[in-house]
Amino acid sequence: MPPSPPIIGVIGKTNVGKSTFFEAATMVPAKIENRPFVTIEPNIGVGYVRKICVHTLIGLPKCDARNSLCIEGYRFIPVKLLDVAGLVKGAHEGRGLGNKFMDDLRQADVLLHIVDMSGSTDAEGNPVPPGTHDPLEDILTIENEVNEWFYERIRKDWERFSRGLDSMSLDEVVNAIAQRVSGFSIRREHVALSLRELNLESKKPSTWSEDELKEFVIRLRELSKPIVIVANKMDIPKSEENYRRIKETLPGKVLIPASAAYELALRKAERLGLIKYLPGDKDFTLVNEERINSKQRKALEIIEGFMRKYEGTGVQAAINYAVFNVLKMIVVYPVEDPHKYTDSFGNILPDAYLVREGTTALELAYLIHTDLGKGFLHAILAREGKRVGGSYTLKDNDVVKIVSAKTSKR
Ligand SMILES: Nc1nc2c(ncn2[C@@H]2O[C@H](COP(=O)(O)OP(=O)(O)OP(=O)(O)O)[C@@H](O)[C@H]2O)c(=O)[nH]1
Ligand SMILES: [Mg+2]
Repeated sequence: MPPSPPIIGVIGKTNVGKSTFFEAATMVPAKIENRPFVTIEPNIGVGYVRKICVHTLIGLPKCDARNSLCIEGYRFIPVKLLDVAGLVKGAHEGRGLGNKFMDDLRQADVLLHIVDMSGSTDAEGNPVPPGTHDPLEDILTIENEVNEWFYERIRKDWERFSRGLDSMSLDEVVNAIAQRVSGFSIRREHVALSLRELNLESKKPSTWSEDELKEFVIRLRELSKPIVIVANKMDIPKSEENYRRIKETLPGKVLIPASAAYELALRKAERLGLIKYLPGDKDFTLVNEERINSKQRKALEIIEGFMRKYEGTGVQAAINYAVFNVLKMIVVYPVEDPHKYTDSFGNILPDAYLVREGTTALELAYLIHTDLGKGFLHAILAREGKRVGGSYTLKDNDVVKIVSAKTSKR
């Protein structure tokens, strides 16, 4: 089975622009209003990472993208986005809508934390004048709420479960814990690394202190659901000052400046045929100028100024950052004919697969089709015209033909 797309959870305090970000990224209509707790049920949609298509790197005039889109030389590869209800401080004690709905994010691979950088929503998500609320508080409290949610879920029945681990070898302990938390998209290596980093490898699990268990769970959360901060509403003047101050206060954190509202406006204008804009572009051009009224023109001018300053609206940048920099995924292109770069129907570079860095040629064969994996003989790197074995670690933009004793029926 081809790799399933990475899942990106959109989280944050209530009324900060999560659904606006979601709709801008997916064009799936979402309820958006300036009041707390508008979203109750999760919104699910498809967004895309954007990357230069390998056909342009090879020098081909075009490709026939099938599992993804290729527009003007850019590949847009699907990712899944989940927009959930908003959190408030104390959600794990039942405040606001509580944190039970976070279970909708169990499968998420990475979380985009949308922050109202303008400080125009108070701790409860009510509108207040910009600069009134400190977004730094939200960054810290929401992360804490996410950790508490994770902790509650994993701690459940821990005493009994941990006693069963005491007689096991380290390997068995890692497997047992990984199995127990598999519904949270936590991988074996996340469990192994957390145990090692916290010096818990040789300590009987039933004797861990409450603090040790909590540290372990938080580390697991950081590894299995890393958080990327999106500094939203950067279009409001007060935001820049907050952004600079918070960047200095949290030197290790990456903050991605964004205006979800501007991205949404651009996508809508593009749909109406008023502008030409490709998500992730640093600018746009007007088309049908006679159809653009003076109010729209003024709004577009303001957006243009913002994009010049921040090199885009930040929405595509946030998705790309989450997938390429945090999840460290690469893009590879399986083909049947390594000379023509085509599948068996003559489609040029039809599929672009997002896979984790470190994926081998043999693993790719299994991802394309189990039979291809079972009968794996070797792989051919089409661009280099080179034959490699099953243990070859794939590189970004590799175009790969799998040679197998069994053929896939594609
Ligand atoms: N100025 C500005 N306003 C924004 C931006 N993004 C969202 N908003 C506004 O913020 C308000 C809340 O947006 P939503 O997307 O509904 O926020 P949410 O986080 O999904 O809210 P809940 O679902 O209620 O928790 C709306 O009035 C949006 O128009 C932005 O980038 N800039
Ligand atoms: Mg919402």
